[in-house]
Amino acid sequence: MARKKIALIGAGQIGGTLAHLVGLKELGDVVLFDIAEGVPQGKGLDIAESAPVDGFDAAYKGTQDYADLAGADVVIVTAGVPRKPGMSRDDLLGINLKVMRAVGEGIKAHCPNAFVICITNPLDAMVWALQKFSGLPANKIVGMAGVLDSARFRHFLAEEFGVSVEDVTAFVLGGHGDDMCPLVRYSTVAGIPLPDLVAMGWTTQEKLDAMVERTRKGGGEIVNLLKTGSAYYAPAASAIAMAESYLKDKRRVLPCAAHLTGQYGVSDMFVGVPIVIGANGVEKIVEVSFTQEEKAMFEKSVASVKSLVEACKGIEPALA
Ligand code: A3D
Repeated sequence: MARKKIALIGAGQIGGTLAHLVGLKELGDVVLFDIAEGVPQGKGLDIAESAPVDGFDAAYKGTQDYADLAGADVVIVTAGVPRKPGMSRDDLLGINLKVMRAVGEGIKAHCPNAFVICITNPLDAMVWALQKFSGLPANKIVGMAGVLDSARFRHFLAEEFGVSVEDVTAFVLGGHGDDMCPLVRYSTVAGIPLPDLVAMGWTTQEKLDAMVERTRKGGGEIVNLLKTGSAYYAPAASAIAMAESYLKDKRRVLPCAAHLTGQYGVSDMFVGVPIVIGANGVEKIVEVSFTQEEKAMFEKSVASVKSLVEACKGIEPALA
């Protein structure tokens, strides 16, 4: 069986990490595309030279030509600019929207059958715009955010409880902004919901509230530490989990920004919800029930996404 082809648009911090992970996990051959001449070529060659040591077979090609994306099975988009300290994700909108137009047109012309995962911020608005620019069917394009936000919450919870991260599940829905929705009722340690663990005395409500808040601000915490950019290891690992579910038809249930057409009362927007990712892309959108409080939290987050989508329409009349 021929190897799969994974195209990475953007060969910066996340793109480079993705390229390395694709090799280490033997998911397929890699094409790295970036406007910065030499960067995708250099990173591709460097990783290819690590392959004999780690023992994986994958071809790497760096390019400035969209035609090299032809036939890609999966495309992961990180092209654009990341945050610097003091910036919100929303500050990136104007610059990254222009990038999404170029990327969308490239995908439309050269790999319209790919499964596309967008990571560029502000995530929910950029994946929405990328779908419009690329014309991809809604089941073939998703945004990566919920897997990362849930992983951050899982890490904090595992540290607090002194248990393996493997036994902690977490559920973070809504838009990828400071009002994202970590849902404690649907987050568990070995199946035991977090509110039960508070009742059992494993932790306190105050500590749980602090972990929820730290999750919401998790991206900013890394930006403030790094000072020159934003997180890349965990974002790359999260997108790879999504790509792997598609390529191997694993049908994993993952929180992702998916195109909603009435689910959760939302129409024609991408918002983080649990979905099943299999060989057909988005195979199912899972609708969970909310308490009044959870519903209000989710609606607030959706309202933030909506204002960013409206801002995109204002900048790019073609999107209106
Ligand atoms: P960075 O290391 O700057 O890489 C971005 C790359 O995009 C650079 O190499 C640029 O040369 C390249 N680029 C810029 N414009 C174009 C273009 N038109 N076509 C092709 N390539 C282009 O950033 P990064 O890898 O750290 O982050 C990439 C994006 O991911 C940023 O927008 C971040 O804000 C975002 N991000 C999202 C999350 C989520 O959870 C959603 C997490 C972390 C970062």
